[in-house]
Amino acid sequence: MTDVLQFTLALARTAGELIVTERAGAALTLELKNGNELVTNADLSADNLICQRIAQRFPDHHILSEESSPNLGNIQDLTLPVWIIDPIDGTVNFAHGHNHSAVSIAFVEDGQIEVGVVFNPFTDEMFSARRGGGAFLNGETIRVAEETELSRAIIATGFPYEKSGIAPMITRLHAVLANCADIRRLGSAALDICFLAMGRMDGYYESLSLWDFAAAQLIAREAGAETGHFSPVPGGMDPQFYDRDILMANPVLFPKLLALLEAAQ
Ligand code: LIP
Repeated sequence: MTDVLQFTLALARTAGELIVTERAGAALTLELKNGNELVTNADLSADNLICQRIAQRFPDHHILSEESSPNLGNIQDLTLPVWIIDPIDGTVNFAHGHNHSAVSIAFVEDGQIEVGVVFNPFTDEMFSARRGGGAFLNGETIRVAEETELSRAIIATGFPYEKSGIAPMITRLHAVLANCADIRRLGSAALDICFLAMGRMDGYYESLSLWDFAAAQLIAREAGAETGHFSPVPGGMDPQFYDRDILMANPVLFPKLLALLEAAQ
């Protein structure tokens, strides 16, 4: 698995360098997919690079990628290894010139996320983990914060592009703001979760797509976070791949945040 990790680290860095160059160069081209979801030419270029390199090295592996193969079906049913790709997590940030975006690559084998890499090329922050091997930022071990009080906790969250279901999210946001120190909405789930892993955040909750959190979830777990959901996981669904009502925090805050979010209906 070390070879896979080294391959993934190098690939994330190459893709990260590409998106920096693309944004610095000719004007970005922006499109709306699904009517409300921003995608840039840099997303597509990075996706193409990542998928080509994986296909060259691992031709029989599956790829679940936000931009080129978003509908792979239930990856629990796949017997061959699966790569889960978000070429730019935080696309809206990226398109607006913010430097809070990341390349996210996860590797799944035998139903387990074995390798996770999240790279922010604007800050040169490479978050990585191998299952059972710990979590790292630029090669240095990272751990979740040891905050135990909700009243002192900084909680990250986010909101979907489709706003029709926003009302219950505002109810939950009210509960979190009333009981925690503050919230942060930074615009990249992968980086939010990696910030949790290294103690810059104390908790995180959101509903996403698998490619937004697959890599970062492993990094957070290896850094000591408890991960789960504040609503029931459908029967037969592996929780690590379930993308609704995700909750992550250190083991002391997790049950406190869970109770708060479950009660905020
Ligand atoms: C984004 C997530 C973010 C979420 C946004 C969007 P994208 O991913 O990272 O946390 O709130 O709605 O899903 O679209 O930039 O890859």
